[in-house]
Amino acid sequence: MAIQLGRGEKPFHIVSPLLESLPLSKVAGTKVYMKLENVQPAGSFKIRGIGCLCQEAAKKGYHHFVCSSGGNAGLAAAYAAKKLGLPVTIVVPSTTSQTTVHKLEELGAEVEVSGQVWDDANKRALELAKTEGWVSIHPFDHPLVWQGHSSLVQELKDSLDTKPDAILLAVGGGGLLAGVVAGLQEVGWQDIPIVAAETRGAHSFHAALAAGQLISLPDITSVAKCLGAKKVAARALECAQECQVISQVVEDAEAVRAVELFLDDERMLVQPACGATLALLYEGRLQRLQREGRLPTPLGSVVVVVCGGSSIQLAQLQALKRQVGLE
Ligand code: PLV
Repeated sequence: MAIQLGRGEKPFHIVSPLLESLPLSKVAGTKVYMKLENVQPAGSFKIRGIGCLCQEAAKKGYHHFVCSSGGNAGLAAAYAAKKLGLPVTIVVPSTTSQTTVHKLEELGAEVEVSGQVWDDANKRALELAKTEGWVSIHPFDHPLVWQGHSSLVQELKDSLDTKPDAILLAVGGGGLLAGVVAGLQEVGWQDIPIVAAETRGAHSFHAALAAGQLISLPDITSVAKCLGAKKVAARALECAQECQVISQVVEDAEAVRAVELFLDDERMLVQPACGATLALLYEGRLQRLQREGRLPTPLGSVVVVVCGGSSIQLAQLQALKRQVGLE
């Protein structure tokens, strides 16, 4: 079901560009379309779902948002709160960079640092949300977040002449996955396989699929902190029962290398969370899945969701390269 926003109420996200990438098509041996979510307000796809949830919460009369985040959901919530003229508190783990904290403050958010990983920050956010009139804006586990994200698939349907043969995306807590599945079901494309990327050390979805139940990782050891929910949303696991979801785990070094290659190839800088998805192409995972018979041969076209992320600068990319042993 499409989101029913009130009369005159516009969503906060934009219809993002869909471009064919010649370098990615070459490396993957199939036509690759990039859904450029990195150009969304606040720098990632997050504004689709978070924007939707914030608009609904404001309509219900809540007057203060609180959002736990690895960075990008917080930036989206801060952007939406600013648009709505409401105060917002963003709770981030200590791994969040100073630059991101500064960006959040520039958007008018109050920032609280709590714990080592997102799960710790989320506990604190849920406590704060008990305050009268406050509402928790969950970064990935809410039906309105999924509905908001599903608009991405509607846009694909509107602009592609032919149905893609696969959709590639990143999984953190599983909000993007749940949104894409909702969108595919809405437009009747639920038979398209989804290739879901995570980095090792943030592979909570992969672990849950392997176990057949939700698993809590002992710690987040990957550099892709934005994929670092120790446990995915229950809905993510259900999605894998409703659609064909192929889980792929890439190494940190592969994700960071993909970020650098993508910068050279397409002149856009994205976070390792997004690099994880791009690594599926750069590391020949599509071809491997085809050889294994898990994806069709030949593939007509695939869509890669360039989820983006604002917490990255050149200096940080250099530091990440050293950290993962690429220099
Ligand atoms: N990041 C969340 C959760 O972090 C956040 O708070 O910003 N790509 C990027 C650039 C992201 O920022 C995220 C999520 C994802 C992918 C994964 O999306 P999800 O959580 O909906 O699967 C802990």
